Amino acid sequence: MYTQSMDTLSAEDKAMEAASKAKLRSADELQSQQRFDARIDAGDFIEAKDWMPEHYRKTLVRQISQHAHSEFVGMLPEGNWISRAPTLKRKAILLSKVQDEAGHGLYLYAAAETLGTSRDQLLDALHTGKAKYSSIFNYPTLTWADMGVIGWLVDGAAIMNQVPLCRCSYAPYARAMVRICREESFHQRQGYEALLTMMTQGTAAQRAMVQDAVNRWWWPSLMMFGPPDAESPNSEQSMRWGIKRISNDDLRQKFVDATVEQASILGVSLPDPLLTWNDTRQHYDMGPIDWPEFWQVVGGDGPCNKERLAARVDAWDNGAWVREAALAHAEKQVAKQAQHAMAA
Ligand code: FAQ
Repeated sequence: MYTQSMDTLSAEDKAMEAASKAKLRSADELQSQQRFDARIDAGDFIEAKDWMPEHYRKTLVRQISQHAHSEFVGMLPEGNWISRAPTLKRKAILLSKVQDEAGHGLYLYAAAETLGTSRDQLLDALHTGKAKYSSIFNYPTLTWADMGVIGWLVDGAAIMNQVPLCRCSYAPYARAMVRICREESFHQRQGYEALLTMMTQGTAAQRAMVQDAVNRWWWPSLMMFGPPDAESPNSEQSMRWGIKRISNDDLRQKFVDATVEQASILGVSLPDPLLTWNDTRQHYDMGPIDWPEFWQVVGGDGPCNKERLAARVDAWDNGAWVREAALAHAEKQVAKQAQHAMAA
């Protein structure tokens, strides 16, 4: 009876109690939010265990998982050429590069997992077509020169975009990016070196093959940086949070400015008749990008989207026995350790 009388709050009292708890919670949250904002403003890094707003967490999971998926899907266009590399040296380089991409994907999935989303959930989103990955990997690799051009332009664009991410406000992502960027710079150089060899020591047919590959990869490489700033819904908030440090358009411009000189040393032309130095801006002006094509590819309707996704789903299905065997082995180890502990 006593207990009952203590529990019996009127509906009005209960509502007042709930409201006061919610107030306390929101006051707590307000303080946490203010502390978080101050740390972001001071340029501090946020760790996985720190309080963070839900939108910040979601934005990071979105970006890091898209990035991880890009590394995984990004193995496919080059993987096609491992068995067709022209020399043992080129084959060994390409094999290591593709293995590096797998490693990058793993660091990034691990970074995304620190935010509370499991790897299975992330991969499920990729395999069911709900998650995005970089548009660039939905283009076909038609000749050996594409391997060099992917290194030079695609890895070159990736580095330009990813070096600022080493200073991303979320520390586990920033740490992963430091290691990834070191490897990406080797990737870029091996691509450029392969092209330089073809351009300076190759036949006329090889030089034409390089030019053709440049013509096909130039515009998709520029699209990698994402839509123009004015049409980029995530940029403003991501820049305020220090997730992105430089805008899509500014990174694209930096990439173009750096690449024109490299193209001229290589002896190839870039397929943009409007590409000209602007003395006033101290930057290259460029022609218009085909944004409808970009959105079509991002929307799942690019030249190789279906093939790429099917290859990833197949790889996942065919690897089921490995995951099952690893799990069975781990369970056996746990049982063995328990037996030893009992016996001791
Ligand atoms: N492809 O508001 P924003 C590599 C989406 S790794 C597909 O500007 P945000 C290594 C975007 O997700 C290459 N989708 O978005 C390698 C958003 O959709 P959502 C990958 C794109 O996030 C080399 C919507 O459009 N790198 O290459 C693309 O602020 C060689 C609106 O866009 C990274 O992931 C695109 N190109 O800025 C491997 C770097 N662009 O999610 C193998 C990290 C935009 O709202 C071989 N990511 N979208 O539905 C980033 O820096 C950013 O996420 C951006 C996009 C800059 C990609």
